[in-house]
Amino acid sequence: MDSLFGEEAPAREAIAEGATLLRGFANVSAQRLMDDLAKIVAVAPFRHMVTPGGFRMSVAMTNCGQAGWVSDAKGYRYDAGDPVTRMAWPAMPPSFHQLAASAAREAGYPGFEADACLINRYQPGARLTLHQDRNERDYRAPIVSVSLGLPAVFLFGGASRKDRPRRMLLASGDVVVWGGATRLAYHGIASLKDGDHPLTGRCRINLTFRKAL
Ligand code: MD3
Ligand code: FE
Repeated sequence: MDSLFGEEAPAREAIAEGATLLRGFANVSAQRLMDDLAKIVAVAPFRHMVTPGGFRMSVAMTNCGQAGWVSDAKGYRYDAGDPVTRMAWPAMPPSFHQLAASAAREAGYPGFEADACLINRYQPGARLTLHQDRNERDYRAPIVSVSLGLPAVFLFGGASRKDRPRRMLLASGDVVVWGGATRLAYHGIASLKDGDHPLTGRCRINLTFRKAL
């Protein structure tokens, strides 16, 4: 027996008030997620969005679900349509939706129904500077994040941008559920180190599931 809780117990790690790390939780579904991602990207390709300040983001992004996160000269927001194709974002595949719901339930958020999934692609050197996720309507719902492919150093700050961030390594299959007191914490991703991963090749993919509407 691995532990008092037996072989079935998931590795559930409290990392802060309201935030739970589920190490390897997505490993069993990772190949299915990648296959479904390929279909999304065929319709809504990865693109480098521009910040309201005029900077091209090093992370390439796309979305699926009822709404997608977009950034341009006018600001950050959720939009029902893809500004590149002028079509609705692709529907969220059941594999995505179900993984998000089961991770949220595991972390103490039963009934989580994501309506938006932001998909981030990091190639070597790409990074995400410290920010808060504040474009969603209801901060009571958690955000579920899924890491696939190359590992990344996650920067986990506090309620103020000045709080010195903790550094945590996120590996392929790791899922983190961010709710409660951490929902508005500053966070980011350090510059991605080069490497090659059997699932994704030379990149890291991150899925963030949100209740945006
Ligand atoms: C903590 N993505 O898309 S996921 C983002 O790895 C984003 O691509 C990062 O930050 C990535 O907005 C980090 C982990 C994450 C996501 C949302 C959070 C951590 C969070 C919201 C609140 C607090
Ligand atoms: Fe974020």
